[in-house]
Amino acid sequence: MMSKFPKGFLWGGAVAANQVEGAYLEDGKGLTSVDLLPTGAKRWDVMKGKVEILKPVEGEFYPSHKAIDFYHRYKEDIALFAEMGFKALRISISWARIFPNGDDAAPNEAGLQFYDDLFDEMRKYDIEPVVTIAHFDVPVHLIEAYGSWRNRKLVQFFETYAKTIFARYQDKVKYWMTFNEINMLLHLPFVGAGLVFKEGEDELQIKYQAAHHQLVASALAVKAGHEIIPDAKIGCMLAAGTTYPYTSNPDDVAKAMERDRESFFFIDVQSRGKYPGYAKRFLKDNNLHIEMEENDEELLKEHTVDYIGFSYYSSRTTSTDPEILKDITDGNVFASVANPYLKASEWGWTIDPKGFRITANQLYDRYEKPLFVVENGLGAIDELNADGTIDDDYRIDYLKEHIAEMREAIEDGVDIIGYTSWGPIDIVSASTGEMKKRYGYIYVDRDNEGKGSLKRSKKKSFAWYKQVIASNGEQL
Ligand code: BGP
Repeated sequence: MMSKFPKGFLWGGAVAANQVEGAYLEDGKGLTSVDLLPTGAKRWDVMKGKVEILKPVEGEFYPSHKAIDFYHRYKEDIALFAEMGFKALRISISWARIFPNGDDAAPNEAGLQFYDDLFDEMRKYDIEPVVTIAHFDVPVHLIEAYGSWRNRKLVQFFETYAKTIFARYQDKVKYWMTFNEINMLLHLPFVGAGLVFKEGEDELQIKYQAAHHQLVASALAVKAGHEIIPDAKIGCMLAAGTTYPYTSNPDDVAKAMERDRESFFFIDVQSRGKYPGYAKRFLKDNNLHIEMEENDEELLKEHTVDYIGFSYYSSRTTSTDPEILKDITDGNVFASVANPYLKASEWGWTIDPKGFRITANQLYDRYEKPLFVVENGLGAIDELNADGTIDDDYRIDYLKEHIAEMREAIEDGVDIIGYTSWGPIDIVSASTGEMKKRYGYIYVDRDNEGKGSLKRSKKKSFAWYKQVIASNGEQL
């Protein structure tokens, strides 16, 4: 007998504003950090905060500027999600649509209205909105004028933004998340926190100070959210994926533990409400000093999250052996050594369904709070058949194996409340800016250079996912 998914399980999909909306300066929206990510080799330097380019450069291609034009086509897209039977859709609100500069005295009504209309459209089909407050975006003015999250002032701007959207959407949105993949700040600081470094600056110090500001801002958002919407569920969001030691050598095992803790640090603060001992030691060992305000510790302690949102694409593997360390692979931006037992995607992301079960168990053991899988999926190249159809069996296989392992985790006793697969419609890739790295059940006619009709069409996986949802995960 196969175990079952709980009744009311939130099946659906997940997207982010900058990867779908386009209309990047329409209806009063301000420029945001992610609007400055070009395609091509330069993208990595910008994402890592190595170069300061705070205006679009003539001749570069910025895929977020038009993305898949969800801003104008969301009705068609929501109707397709509804046809698949979605119970939930995770979107993010673009901060600069609401506060174009980030520090404006009043919000932009046209931006607020857009999300009102979007939530109404979801509600029409009984699709539960799940909203990320900050998914990799910071209004560019906050970077120019304040140095972004390195500056304490961002806490207050974020709090104002969060309060504004809680108040406006209190009757429409119950599931919220503060920062998408908050641990990404350590790896892609411009993407995670709008940070750009100057020559000679202590990057680690700036990153951990910015992290502290985001953690305090997150706690203040949890506080405000609970006050404004008493039945709201407000979560954190971790780029998850357990780290395996390459061998049973205790040095490798200790290193794997440390790697995991680099990420757990954020969630330990957001969920357990305090800086863990290992983090204090890390800061001391590295001569890092976090400026805190008097009641920060109290805020962190009192306003912890209601659930743990996380993305899972890959497990990670680490080693202390210099020879082994030469064979580095990717996996949602987190460098990993190649795991000899596992295959990888076309972009080198390790594929490890069992690692999904292990990760979910690890998170539940650690936090004992409901988990929400808010991203999972396979980025792959899709080839069109002569008649325009797409047989994406590789995607179905990936998802099937992962959902089966999620069911195992539930059988293990892990409380999982929902699963929103990443990019249910093809969208711009966050890491590479490509369109050809596709995750969707719905194909979008657009290529890496921005050419194409933007027409939507169903892939083979569309009917498959529809059946998964209709059977509440029994028919995979
Ligand atoms: C996560 C992000 C998403 C996303 C996904 C897939 O890091 O939260 O925004 O896009 O990974 O990554 P990519 O688009 O690079 O394939």
